[in-house]
Amino acid sequence: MTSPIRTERDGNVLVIVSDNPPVNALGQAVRAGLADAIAKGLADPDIEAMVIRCDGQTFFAGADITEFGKPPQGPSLPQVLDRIEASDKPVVAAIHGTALGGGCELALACHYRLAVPKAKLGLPEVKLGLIPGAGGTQRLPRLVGAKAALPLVVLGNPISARDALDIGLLDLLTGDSSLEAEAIAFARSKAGQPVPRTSQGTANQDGVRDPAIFDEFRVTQGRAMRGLDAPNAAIAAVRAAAELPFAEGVKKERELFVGLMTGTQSKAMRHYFFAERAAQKIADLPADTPLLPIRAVGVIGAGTMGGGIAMNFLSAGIPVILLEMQQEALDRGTAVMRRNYEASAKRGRMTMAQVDAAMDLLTPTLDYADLADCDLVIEAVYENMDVKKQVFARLDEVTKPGAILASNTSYLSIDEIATATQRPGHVLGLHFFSPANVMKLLEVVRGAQTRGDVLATAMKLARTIGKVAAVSGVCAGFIGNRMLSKRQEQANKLIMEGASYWDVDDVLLEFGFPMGPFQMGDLAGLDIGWHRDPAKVTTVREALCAAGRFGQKAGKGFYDYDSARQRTPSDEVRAIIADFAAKAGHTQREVGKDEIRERLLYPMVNEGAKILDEKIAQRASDIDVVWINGYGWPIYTGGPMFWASTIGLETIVAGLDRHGLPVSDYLRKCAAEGRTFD
Ligand code: T1G
Repeated sequence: MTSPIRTERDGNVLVIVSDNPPVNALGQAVRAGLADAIAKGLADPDIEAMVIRCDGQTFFAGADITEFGKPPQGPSLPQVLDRIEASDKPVVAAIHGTALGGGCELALACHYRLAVPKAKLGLPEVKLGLIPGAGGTQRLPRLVGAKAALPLVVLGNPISARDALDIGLLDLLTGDSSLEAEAIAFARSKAGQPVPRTSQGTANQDGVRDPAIFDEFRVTQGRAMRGLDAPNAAIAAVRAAAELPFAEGVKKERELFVGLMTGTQSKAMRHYFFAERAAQKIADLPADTPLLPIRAVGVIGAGTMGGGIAMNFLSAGIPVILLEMQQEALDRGTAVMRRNYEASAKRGRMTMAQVDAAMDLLTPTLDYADLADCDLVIEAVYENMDVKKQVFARLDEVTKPGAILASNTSYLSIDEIATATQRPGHVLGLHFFSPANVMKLLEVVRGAQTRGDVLATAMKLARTIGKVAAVSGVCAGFIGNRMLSKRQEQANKLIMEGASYWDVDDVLLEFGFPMGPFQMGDLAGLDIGWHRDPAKVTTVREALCAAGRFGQKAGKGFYDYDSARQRTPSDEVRAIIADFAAKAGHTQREVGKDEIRERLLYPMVNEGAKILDEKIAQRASDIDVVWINGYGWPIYTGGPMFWASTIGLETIVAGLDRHGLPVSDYLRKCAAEGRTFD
């Protein structure tokens, strides 16, 4: 096996190069090669300075995550980085792509750091349920200060090379195509001078002068950190960098890192890292399946969904033709889109120039003929099969041969919709989640006749527009909504049996969901789809609507809301529910939170098992990807299927049996065999 590390001489400068595709992960061979190369540079009297750079798409993008959980193999990354920093000959990091995690820590151990303007640097370990484990939490604050280090270490979001230069993480931005040459010249210019070692920096003293910054950061970031262990450990590590000598701080970092690495949250989040990437792969399609060009997209319907869907493509620089039936609806829809963009600009997420550029790519129209050149048309019209079939029949007539026709339906059969066309091979579902321009999840629904190239094109397009996609087969509700219906069914039954509706919401909140079903109903509006006849009351929701309890927008729904939209359980609602239950013959009883949690979540796992068994989902981890990105399942439990495997499928089966709930043959079989879903 040739080493992924090679060295090249440029006069008195040794250039150390890593070639370890796809992302130059710092696996054992890379670490060993780096150690050997540094030793070679130190031992060679003709070498007075060194540069470390990478071939391929990026500078080191971190430790090799596939090594985690396996017996460690030396040299360790901290050992290699300490050798780099201990060098008396200057070592320069030449950065392109994304210097992330251990890659950023390696750059910190170098004496100088140069990058191309498009590079990004970051410490995303918290997104894996970890913290940097190779000195990054101790070196970064000493270079840029504890205050500037906190967001990088605790939130894990990368920053641009420009911002990195501004905070002192970089020494120089090079030209786009002169990184290596400039790094060599820079290294040569530092030869013979004392080397600046980051571990000896003093910028971290800002954390001593103003110790309040740590708790202040925890308070301001409370929402982003809810339920997660790693961010709190990250704050503790940065605080240690301010308050302890480097060697002790590194020990503290190592202690925190090992605690997280062996915890359940990191295992779950590492599972999710690979699950998200696995979901992009279609098991029965060759990886080199040809893709169809998508140069122009048509969207039918300028309502909330249609407008949100259109924005995804406009933001990715893809022209959109937006079709409505009435001019007033078209004008309203495009105005909402512009307002949404302007709100993002106000929050600093985009510039007004970008807003105008996106809106300039939009062509509103009332005429189907304008869709003739679209490569893809997505309909987001009323959820009714007859309406959708009419739309697809019309699209089949007006669009060019080979255009892909997609439905945004959230549960209707793609196969039946496809029968309205002469091109079933080019029909599939693209199920966006509301708000479509914000929610990451895209369920790509594969019809029985959907062609491989059409499916592969849709999966690639999902990444282009910044979505996380998972393939679903055709069934009512696909993957997400089919499992959601089981949870909703139990939630409605539980309150009829006497469970407090706020306990149902609180159980899901405490589990880590952003909110529970009754809060969700109040947020969305209980009157959506209401027949508006207060005399006709057959459900709890109709009873609440009849009482004017439409939800947050009315100041009251399941809950009463104050001016800050804080919710309080309502005696009126409790009475309405009790009355309903009495009429339905239910005897009310106390229902504990454990029973509520088991009855809300276990039936979802059972439905997920059926979805797997019926091959609606390609793999269990795809179901996790759907629920984490589409419904807020807490990522630190890995998603419903990983969570079920963690607590044990036999526990799920026993719980379902205990509550008299259905257990699928597949789930029972997996549990009996002591298996997990993986
Ligand atoms: N280790 C192993 N494999 C990795 C990897 C990594 N760090 N990063 C990516 N891959 C694989 C990935 O699974 C996929 O494989 C392929 O590379 C392309 O990835 C000690 C402990 C760099 C921005 O968290 O953010 O350092 O599916 O599809 O869209 O303190 O990959 O092709 O078989 O994502 O161009 C910290 C994780 C690690 C960065 C590129 N670093 N990676 O995105 O490609 S922990 C990270 C990314 C650490 C230290 C700690 C992205 C990317 P396959 P991709 P991309």
